[in-house]
Amino acid sequence: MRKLCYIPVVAIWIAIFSVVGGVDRNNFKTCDQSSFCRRYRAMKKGESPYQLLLNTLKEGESDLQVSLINIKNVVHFNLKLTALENFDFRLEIDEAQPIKQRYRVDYALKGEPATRKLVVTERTSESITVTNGHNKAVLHASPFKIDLYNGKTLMMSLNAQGLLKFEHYRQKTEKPAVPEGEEAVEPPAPVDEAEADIGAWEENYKSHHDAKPHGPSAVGLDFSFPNADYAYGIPEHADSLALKATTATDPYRLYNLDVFEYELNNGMALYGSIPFLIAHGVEATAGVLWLNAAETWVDIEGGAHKGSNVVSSIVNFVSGSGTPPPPLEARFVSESGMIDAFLFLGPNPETVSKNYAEISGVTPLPPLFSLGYHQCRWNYNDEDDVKSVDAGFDQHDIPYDVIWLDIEYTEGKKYFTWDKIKFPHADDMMKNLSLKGHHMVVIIDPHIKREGGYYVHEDATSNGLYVKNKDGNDYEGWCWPGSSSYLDFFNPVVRDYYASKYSLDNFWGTTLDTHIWNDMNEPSVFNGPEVTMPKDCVHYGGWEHRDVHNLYGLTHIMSTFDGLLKRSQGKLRPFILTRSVFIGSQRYAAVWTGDNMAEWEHLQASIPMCLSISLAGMPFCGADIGGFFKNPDSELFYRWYQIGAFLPFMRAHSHIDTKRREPWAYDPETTSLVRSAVRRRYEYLPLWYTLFRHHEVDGLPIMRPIWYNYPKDKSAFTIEDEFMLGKELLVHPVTKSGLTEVSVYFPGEKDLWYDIDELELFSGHGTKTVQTPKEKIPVYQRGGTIIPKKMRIRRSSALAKDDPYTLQIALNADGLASGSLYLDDGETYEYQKGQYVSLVYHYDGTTMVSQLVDKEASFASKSWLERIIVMGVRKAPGRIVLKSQSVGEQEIEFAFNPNKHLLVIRKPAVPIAEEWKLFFH
Ligand code: NBV
Repeated sequence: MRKLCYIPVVAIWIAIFSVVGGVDRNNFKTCDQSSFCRRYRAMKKGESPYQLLLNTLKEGESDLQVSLINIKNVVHFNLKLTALENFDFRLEIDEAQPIKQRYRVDYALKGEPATRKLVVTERTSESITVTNGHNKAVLHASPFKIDLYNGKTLMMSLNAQGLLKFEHYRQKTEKPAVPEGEEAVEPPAPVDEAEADIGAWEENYKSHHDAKPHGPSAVGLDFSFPNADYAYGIPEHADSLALKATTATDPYRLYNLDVFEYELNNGMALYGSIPFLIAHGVEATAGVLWLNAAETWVDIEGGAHKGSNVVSSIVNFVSGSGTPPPPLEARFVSESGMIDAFLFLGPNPETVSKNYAEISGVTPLPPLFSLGYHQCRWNYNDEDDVKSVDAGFDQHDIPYDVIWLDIEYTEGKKYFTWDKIKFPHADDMMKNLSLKGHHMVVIIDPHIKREGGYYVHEDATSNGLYVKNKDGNDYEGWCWPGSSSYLDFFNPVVRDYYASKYSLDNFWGTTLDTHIWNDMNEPSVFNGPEVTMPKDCVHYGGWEHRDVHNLYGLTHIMSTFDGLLKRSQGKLRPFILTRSVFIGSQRYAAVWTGDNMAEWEHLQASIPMCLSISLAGMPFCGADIGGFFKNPDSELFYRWYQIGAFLPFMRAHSHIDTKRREPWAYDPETTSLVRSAVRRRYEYLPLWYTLFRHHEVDGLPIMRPIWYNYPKDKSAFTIEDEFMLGKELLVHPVTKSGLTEVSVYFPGEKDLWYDIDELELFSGHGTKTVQTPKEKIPVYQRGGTIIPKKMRIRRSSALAKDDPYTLQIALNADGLASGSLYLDDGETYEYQKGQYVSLVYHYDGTTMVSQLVDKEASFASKSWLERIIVMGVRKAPGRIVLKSQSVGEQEIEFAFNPNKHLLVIRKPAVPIAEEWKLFFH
């Protein structure tokens, strides 16, 4: 019976996913095949039919409202401009008298955004000027345009190109019936071009029919950034970090899709969509959050983008023979919903990220184990397999924190069940892993097998928990289990129900050390249009799938998060990995870049892909180490571990058809190289944890492009083969085969960069060649920073809990440095009640201090300070004296290497959570 059910799935799977050979583009629409995108692109610049009716202005405490009219079809809209607390603005445009309510995005934002007072400072017959206390908006009536200033600098203009589009809902004009014998009368002329489009009221794609009962409903708007050179963000695409001009290509597409064997270097849609864009130039940085969950396309033009002939226009302009280079422009168009845009006026990258994080939320401090190394494979076959992989780590002396189980652990792909033949003692297996401080992550996909007797399916059927098709019946699609339906997570009852399935009573075999991987949540439907759910399916509240598609995965992980939280009575921090993301997913989960390939180009792509995701507010990002499809050779394999050790989420994973590739699967030399990379990860775990805590507090990305820390450095704007972690480390991994050296760009005119292997100064500002023998990971510590580390080798992060710390100091040109350390129990929420230690360190050559940031907070750590390494010391001190409450006053041993300018202070032996002072005599 099991076999019989499986055959059609395999057949469909093979039909959709050709075995090797790259993405099948025929499975995915181009802009031209998506009627609203086609219509939007057909619009001509400078012909905006919209005008503001300034005499309708209504002033509120923090907003203004004014009518907007499309003079071509005389449809009225309400425009609302709100002053946000952090001096940014929010623009909302909706139909004034809709025949059907338009979807307003739920769940994505952290809450209702805080506002401030909005004051109208000037009114003329042409415009209204408002201020929010610092920044200004000027609303021009005709042609309609909004200019937004930070102080006096024009940061962005809306509708400057006249590409605002708002297709109002309308009644379908049926062709009048023609009485027999009479000639057909010409149907009435279409209200506007939306109606004239062949795809306005129904669309076909391959064998799929989209009923489109509500007709055309697209919304689009252009944003110009006069001070920006490049645009970044709007993940997820397997493309460059700096977005490319789309003048000669399709726009970037945002539509969560399961793209089999995705291709690099293009703007095709992928698993996630975060419609947040950062426009950056030497003078200013601004951001736009396009709050819309429907299929969206984004065109990029102007600025310094590849593809726009900017160099020649700048040359012409300077020589007086031409027009100024066109400003950077981004044009968003979505299939439905309303216009709701947050306009971040910077003026620098940090203010943009911080204010965006205030709106969409941050990643809460993850459990410490999740920052360690994760070992995954589709699949670890049974309990013995898990046991032997676990033993392999011990044998080869490689630390790891988590072992993962993919879909084959379930009974017939029925989630929340176990294949009892392969995993008869899952509960014991889990407990044994816990004994050595290890954790397990198991997969739970959102599709539900339609099988009588499967309790989730029976509950969902009898209680109406599934998404409905256009006829009101439970929607049925094909996925791993065969015939499947999809829980409607937009319904709070469904989210509660699903959350309860994670309780330890309901999910046999799991313990509090089992965490969750939510895959296939775009949602992936093997036989659906573009491998997803039809747009005319209907969700809770009557919303079409069209309106909410990109939100589906977010609602899935919200429910999982709630379930994991409840299963520990709110005590333990959940870890979830999700494939589909939207604005706000960072509040619940980590993300990975999906099914990449064991190819060098995919290794390279993991940097810009994770950087874009980080800039869009999701810091916890990684890529499958080794590549998911195909078999990496030894070199690709160990180089991938070397980069993986410095990406926020570090997991090795592989396809079911690949050769086994645990860290010891190759030759002893490869094992040893992998071992060093993984140990490097563990050495810097205290830094990772501290960086995640900083992110939780300030909302800034952890993994950053170079330009983010050096916003005025033009030469850094397109760098995507190196990146920074916080402001501390610069990483330039080896991403090509056979390289014996790489060229590293060191930013910052006055900055110094120290090699973390050699523990000595490597370079000042400029580009330098670095030798890259097999074991080399080019990573540099910025002068002026202090990094906390742990140097002992353990089997897991939990077993290193009480280990002593090392502080690694890199001095700047003035001989100064400062840094921080955050620690707590690593797993509970007690830190939110003050159970933590947060320290800052300052070193100035004559003293070094450790100070508690928050004296009220405390955490009883058994760890102590084992060593302080100071790089860049010119002259050996005579004596070093330590003063602290517990140790009193004590002279400390040290060693000085004059050639390396390296001072190593041995065993200060002071409790890590204490304040102390060192005196250099
Ligand atoms: O669950 C199987 C795989 C998983 O290993 C992978 O990481 C996901 O991205 N899953 C996709 C389904 C099918 C892959 C061809």
